[in-house]
Formats: sequence, structure tokens, C-alpha cells
Amino acid sequence: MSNNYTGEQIEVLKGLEAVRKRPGMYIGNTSERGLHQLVYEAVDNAVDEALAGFAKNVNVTIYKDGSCSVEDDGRGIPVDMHAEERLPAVEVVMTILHAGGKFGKGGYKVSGGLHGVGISVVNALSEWMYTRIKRDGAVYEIKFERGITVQKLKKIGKTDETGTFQWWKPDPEVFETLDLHWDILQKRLRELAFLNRGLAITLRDERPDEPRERAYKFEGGIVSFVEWLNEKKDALHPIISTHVERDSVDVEVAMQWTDTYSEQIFSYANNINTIEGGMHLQGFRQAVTQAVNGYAKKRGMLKESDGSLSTDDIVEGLTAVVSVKLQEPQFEGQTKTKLGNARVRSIVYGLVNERLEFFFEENPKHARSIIEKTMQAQRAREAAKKARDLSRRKNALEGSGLPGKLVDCKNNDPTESEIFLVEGDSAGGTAKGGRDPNTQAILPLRGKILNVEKARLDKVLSNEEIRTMITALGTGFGDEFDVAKLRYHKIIIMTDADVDGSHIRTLLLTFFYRQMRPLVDGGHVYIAQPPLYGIKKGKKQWWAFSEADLKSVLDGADPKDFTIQQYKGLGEMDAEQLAETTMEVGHRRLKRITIEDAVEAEQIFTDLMGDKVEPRKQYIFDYARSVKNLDL
Ligand code: 0RA
Repeated sequence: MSNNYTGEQIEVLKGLEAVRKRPGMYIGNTSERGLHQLVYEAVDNAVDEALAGFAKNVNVTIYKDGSCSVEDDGRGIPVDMHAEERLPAVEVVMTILHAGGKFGKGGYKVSGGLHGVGISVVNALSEWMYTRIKRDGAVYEIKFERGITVQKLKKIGKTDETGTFQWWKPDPEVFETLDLHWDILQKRLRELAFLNRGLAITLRDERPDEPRERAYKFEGGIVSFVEWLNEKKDALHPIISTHVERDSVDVEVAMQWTDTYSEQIFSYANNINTIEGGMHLQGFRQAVTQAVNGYAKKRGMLKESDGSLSTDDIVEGLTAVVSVKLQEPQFEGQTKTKLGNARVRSIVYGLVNERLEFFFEENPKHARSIIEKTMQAQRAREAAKKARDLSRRKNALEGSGLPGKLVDCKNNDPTESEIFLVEGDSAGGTAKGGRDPNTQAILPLRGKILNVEKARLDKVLSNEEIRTMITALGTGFGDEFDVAKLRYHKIIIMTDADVDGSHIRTLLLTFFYRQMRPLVDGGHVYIAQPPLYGIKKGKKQWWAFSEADLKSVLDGADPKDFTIQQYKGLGEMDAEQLAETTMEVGHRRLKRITIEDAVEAEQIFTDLMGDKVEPRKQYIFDYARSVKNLDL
């Protein structure tokens, strides 16, 4: 280091070094998730400028070289000299860790979790980054490489517009993958557009020959969100919503009961999806419980002697979005997605309770159908409990430990054990032949019996196959579920690459998500990825797991010499092939199921199950086109 560095510059270098040394501390990891985190960071900054009332448009672009830009039409990051640092303010923001917070105080700044780490982190982890600012009649540009300023701020043009343009190329020295996913970004940007009423967000992908573009803008905000979530369901009443600021907490709620059996309540704090819930969610659930019970009793639909309706029964079929924005959010929990601010609970409770009471009074017909639905849920739950008690007693009588169909592994240590849930007895036989008997157990499930379209989730429990599976897993289910009793830490769903296989997978994922959520949260659920094609040339054999894979295997080869076999069912492979491609540690590819995957599966389940025929047809049609890789 030469000695003409100022103290400030040394600080900058230290900060950058820390970020580059331990990127995980700032963005979680350096794989897919971390890569996308960079985009979220830049987008959050732009959305903050929109929340402050200055930006109306946010445009995200992915370029052919894997670089990405986020542009907003806000005030533009200030460019004037920062008195202390003797650098333009924008350079301070871009190069000094956590400098973002020094500016633009006020508003609902995101903090905690992986969010709000500051744009300087994006800069530090980028091979290069340009910041262009339009303000005070001019266009300014500054350039960095791996966080270090390589081109000082300079004027590059004139304009009468204002705004900020951030453009960076994630550093291949840092990230394991540079592949930004359209689906992931599109989902988050759509969510942000729902959460910030009126904000226009576009996503453009210039990587394909034919660039792709999507624009989101919802004047209805989270009311549009609920509308969209319930698009394919039959609602019992118009959406109930409220938007109030109380004690400096901005609270927005939209909710609607449908005739389905699942609960879909999404909660957010400062635009962050609070997957682990927290005070706002508690307040919401308590308010709904209180309001429904209160009204049902007042109208005599529920007698004092009946006791109360439970929250679980009340939220069955309820779709809701609860979004709060507050000054200093406390994020707790394992993934820092649980809102801890206690006062938010009573604020949300009060508002939702008031709003619902009013709605019930004004709309007695709707109130009645909601309460009837709830009472039906209560009856179904009681019936399921009876069936469960019965089957438990039956098990006790038969003295049966593990189900006879289960081909168990020798190892007794759950952390080293896996169970393959295999579609069909014949594939089950093949899997048995291909497994490692020490650590891999096989449970064949008969597909036909599990046909999703005919299986309502509350009926699923009366299904022999599902009960067998629960017994094999060892955890129990529903209220009695105990993840500590799980007998296999990897539960691997292995189904055929056809519509039936996808139905079974959807059903199992939905079941795990609804009845055994900790399995999903704990990362215990996986999907096996069997190959779609076998390619043979003489005695040599290759496997392709996607169309792209097939293309790359065949690339530059003379196709005449090859035979290509398409695998539709697991049964088409022999035990050795199945082991080598799909089961053996080291060769296989497993997809670990995340909460987001499970939520998506539930949506598909709703489509398949719902009374509406159109979504089901659409699903099968879409599926038929993309059989090749249904990436749930
Ligand atoms: C602080 C002050 C001012 C603008 C911003 C921050 C700002 C930051 C970002 C980050 C992305 N887009 C942004 N847009 C604006 C402006 C202060 C003023 O003009 O008086």
C-alpha cells in the first residue's frame, strides 16, 4: 500500500476486504441465493426511494453477459462532496459499508436480516459496477472494480430528468453461479409491485435471442394480491381490506375466504416476506378468531355449550395478506424472517378485529357463509381425529411396528438414513435392487390410489398409502407431529416423469407442507431427478437430465451413431441404471424442496383439486408441453 492513502481510503479497503473475504456474512451464501440477493439489494434501494414518494418506476434488466441493472426515476443519489469523507456522496454510498443508512433518514428503511446490507456490498462483490445518476441537470457516472473506484465521478451529459441507474456484473471469483433466474426475479418483483401500490416495476431479460419483458403495476396493492391468489378459487364474499397508520405503524390487510381447504396467509414487514411469522401474524390470527367467534355467538350460530371455534378451523380456506411497515423492525428467528416488535401485535389485532366486526354487521349473508364454512371445518377435523384414534388403536391391536411394504435400511441413525417414496410396486422393486441397503429405505406407493384429483386433503388421511408412509416416517402428523421422531433425515420423492407422477409429487408436497411443515422447513424433503434420456454409442452410455443437457451431449456429434432412449417411467431403467443415475450419492441430483416450492405445489394442488375445470385443463396442457422438466 502506498502511503498516500488517506485514513478514509484505508477504511474503504478494509470494508471491501471484509465483504470479499466473508461474502456469506453479508448476502447469506455465494450460490444462487446470494447472487439474487444482489438484485434485491439494489431493488430495495429503488423501492425505498419510491416509498419516500419520489420514484414511480423501477426497471430491472438482465444482459447477455450476465450483468444486471436496476434503474429508478427517483431523486438520484446525491453527488455533492461529503464534508467528512472528502468524496462525492455517491462514492461514499457505493464504497463504505453501511453508509446507506446515513442518507435519506426517515421512511420505513428496511433493516435486519439479509436485506439492507447496503449497495456497497453489491459493489464489493462485482467484477465491475457503474453508477449513473441524473440530477441537477446533468448525467454523472462513476465506475468501480471489485468495489474499488477506477473512474472518479464525472459528468457525461445533460438531462432534465432525475434518477439512479446501478449496473453491475457479479464477480465470478466470488459466485459459484452467475445464472440469474427469470422465475425467481419475476416472482419477487411481482410481489414488490403488489406490496407497493401503484409502483411500476419491469423485468427485462436480454439473454434469449428474443428478449423477454414483463411489467407489474397494481393500483389495488395487496387487494390485487389476494385477488390474484384466489383467481382460480371460488370466493365466499368480496375481499375485505383495510389500510391504516396507527402509532407510526402502517398496516395493510386484505382477506377473503374461499371454499377450499387450505389456509394461505402471507405476512410481510417492510416488504420482507416474514416466513416465520411474528407479531403481526399473531395479531391477525387472534383478531380473526375473536371476531368470528364473537359474531357466531352473538347471532346464536354457536351456543355457549359448543365452546369456541379454533383458529385452525377459522382460517381454513382463508387467503390473506398482512403487510406492515414500521420504523425499526426487529427481525428474529432462524432466517431472520420473524417480526419481533410486540406492539405490532395489538395494533394489528385492534384494526383487524374492528374491520371484521364491521364487515360482519354490514354483510350478514357473507358472515353466515363464512361461519358455516368454519363449522364444517370443525366437524371434518373432529372426524379426522376419530379416524386417527381408530387407526392408532388398530395398529396397537395388530402390534404392527413398521409397515410390511417398507424395505427398511440397516442403519438406525436417522441422520444417515434416507427413504425413497417410489411410485408403483414395479419401480419399487427396481429401486430395491439399486439401493444401498445400509442407508437407503424404499417405500413403494401405489399411484392410482393417490390420484390427486380425487383426493381431498382431509380425505387423504383415510388413505392406506398415506398412513403407511406416516408410520414409516415415524413422526405422527397434524397436531401430534414430532419432527424429533423422524426416522430418515432425507425423504426423497421418486416419481415418473409423466402427469401421474407429477400429481403424486404435488399431493405429497402439499401434504408435507400442510400437515408436516417442519419437514419442509428443516430441509428434509427432496425430489429425485431421474434422467429423461439415455444416449448410447457402442458400449458407451450417457444420460441427459434436460433438453439442454441432451443438446450439449449431442453437440458436435454425428447423430447417426447414437441411439437415444427417452425414459418416461422409472420402470424403464434396470436397477443398476436407476442406482447410477438417480439414487447413488455422488452421481445423483436431488432437488431440495424449499418453502417456496411447497407453496407453489399447493397452488398447483388447488388447481387440480378445485371445482373449476379450466385451471386443471390448463395445468395438464402446460404440463404436456413441459413434461421434460417439471421443476416444482
Ligand atoms: C439519499 C438522499 C437522496 C436520494 C437518495 C438517498 C437516493 C438513494 C437511492 C438508491 C437508489 N435509488 C436512489 N435514489 C435516491 C436525495 C436527497 C435530495 O435530493 O435532497
